[in-house]
Amino acid sequence: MSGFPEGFLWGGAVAAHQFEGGWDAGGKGPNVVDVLTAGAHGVPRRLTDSVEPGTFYPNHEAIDFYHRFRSDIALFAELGLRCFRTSISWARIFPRGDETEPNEEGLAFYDAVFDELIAHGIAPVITLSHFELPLHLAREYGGFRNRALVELFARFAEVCFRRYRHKVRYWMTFNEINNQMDTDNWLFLWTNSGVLVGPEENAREVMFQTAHHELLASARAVAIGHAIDPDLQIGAMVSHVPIYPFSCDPQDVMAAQIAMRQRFFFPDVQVRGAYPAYALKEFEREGYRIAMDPQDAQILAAGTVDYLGFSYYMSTVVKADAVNENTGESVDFTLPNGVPNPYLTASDWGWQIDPVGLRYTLNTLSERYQLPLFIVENGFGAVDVVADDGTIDDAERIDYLRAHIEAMRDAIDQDGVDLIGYTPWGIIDLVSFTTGEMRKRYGMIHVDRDNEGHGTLARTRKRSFGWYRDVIAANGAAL
Ligand code: BGP
Repeated sequence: MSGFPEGFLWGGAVAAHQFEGGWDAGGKGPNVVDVLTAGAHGVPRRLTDSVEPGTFYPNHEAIDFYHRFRSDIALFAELGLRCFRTSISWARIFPRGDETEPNEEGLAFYDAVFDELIAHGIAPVITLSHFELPLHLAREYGGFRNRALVELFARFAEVCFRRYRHKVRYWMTFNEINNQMDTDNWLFLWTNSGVLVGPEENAREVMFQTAHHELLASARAVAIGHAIDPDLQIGAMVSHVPIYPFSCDPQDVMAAQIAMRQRFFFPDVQVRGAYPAYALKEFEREGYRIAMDPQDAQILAAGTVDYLGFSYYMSTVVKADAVNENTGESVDFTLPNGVPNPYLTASDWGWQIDPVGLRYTLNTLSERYQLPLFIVENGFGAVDVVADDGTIDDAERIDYLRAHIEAMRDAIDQDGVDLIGYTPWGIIDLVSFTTGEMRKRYGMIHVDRDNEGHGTLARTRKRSFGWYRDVIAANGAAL
């Protein structure tokens, strides 16, 4: 028995800014990610003030889906995808973010993309904000630290729900909304929220104020979507990285439980509609002043999500003596700086490969939230080798995906988890978010493009393409 229910949503995932290109086409304004430079191996992306001539911005052209969407969607159809997860670039619809009227050309672009997908039997699954805040809202408003953005996001969401409600059933509000909990990592706070923290500020306090506004914005969007059409399924989207205790020393176990709050804080609010006690205690203990209006509790309660989407790439490990004594939080639990797990191997980027951790995650989230789950990102970032005859044998990627699909099957079959779909990340090669490189690839479709922006942009099927096509055709029974 395959375990996968009829109608299981086998798909693929991307994000607008990492693959569309056309960064200023059709009236689009700049997004926050459009002012991030390219990375090189070991060299992090850099934030620029604006677009500096002569600086290479890989998101600007990306893989040019903007001009090639029809032929790319034909390839997705050949792969047999039942759904396709992408995002709507906010600045295509509201170029500055604060206009009263949307940009019709931007709306028409997504109509054309969704129509093309639907014509091929592929259901669009849409994230409203995948690191694509209009730059103007970051510069002029200070991003989501400013409460004004709650209503600006709600307006954007409403325009999208009204326009596309007959074409899109599955929605998510913010991509990996919880990744900005790691306040040492400016990249996530900037791209999720358009926020930079000044040296005199308490980063965690700023993060929680920002988070409060994003949680309100998410809840407002859910309530608006449901009022427009109660059939819309509007989910949260979080990054889930299980954090294991380094040992069975109860101190390590406690440290891991506390560290997991980094993962759970946002979905705790988005699913339950109220702040968890541990967060309120932290505000009190640390003396954070988080501005909240009296009606906010009601807004949060009225906008709980229908399902939980999440990304899963790896697990990590925490040790009690690596915990910050002031906040009780894990100092740094993400790899490559976390504690290595001796039972696991890692990708070239230090992401520890842990398929059992996916079954563990599915159970954890299912028990905690009792909602349908949707794995909307999972995959293996690697350097691909193109053979002389042009073929790409990405056996490691197939092994990674197979093991994770087996874990999903076990979670459904053995544990009774309600899993509705699976969209592996970067189904077509695209710009890596954290590194800004093309070198780190996830795709089953190769794109001829390098870190410097050279290449023909030609598309080639990798070995994983045929393998995944057969998996979908057999509804997961043949791996
Ligand atoms: C997640 C993001 C994606 C994607 C993925 C892989 O954090 O939601 O946008 O990029 O990670 O990360 P990377 O591209 O850095 O390998």
